[in-house]
Amino acid sequence: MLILHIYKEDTMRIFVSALAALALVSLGPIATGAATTTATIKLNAQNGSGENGSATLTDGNGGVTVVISLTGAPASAQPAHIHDGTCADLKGVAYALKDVVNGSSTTSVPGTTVAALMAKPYAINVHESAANLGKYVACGELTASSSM
Ligand SMILES: [Cu+2]
Repeated sequence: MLILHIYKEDTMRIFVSALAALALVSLGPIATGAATTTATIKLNAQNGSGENGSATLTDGNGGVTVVISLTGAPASAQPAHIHDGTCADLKGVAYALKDVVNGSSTTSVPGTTVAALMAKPYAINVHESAANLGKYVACGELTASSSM
């Protein structure tokens, strides 16, 4: 009778331990799967603008949110884009971003990922104004080497 009792207790202890182990295993993938991918790159002033800052890209909701933050920027609107190419060799506009106003711009870019944007030669470029698109005031490349 006593031997049987101990046996039952041990079996229960093993069963509870097994349940605890299963719970830990199932928590693992849920915790890592919820992690977002993000990248922050430096935006460097161009043509004496004094506008320096960063662009942060974050995966989510079927696209990428791009947040530009510049110091020394005017209150007036400054057009911004993700261009093909590099800052030294800027090509066409790949994705239009919201104008930078008071140094800030937040845009949801649908249908892409941070990994895809960082894999190709792309550059984020800010222009002085809609009337003076030809003057670039800040630029940063979407590459690992430009990451902050
Ligand atoms: Cu542009």
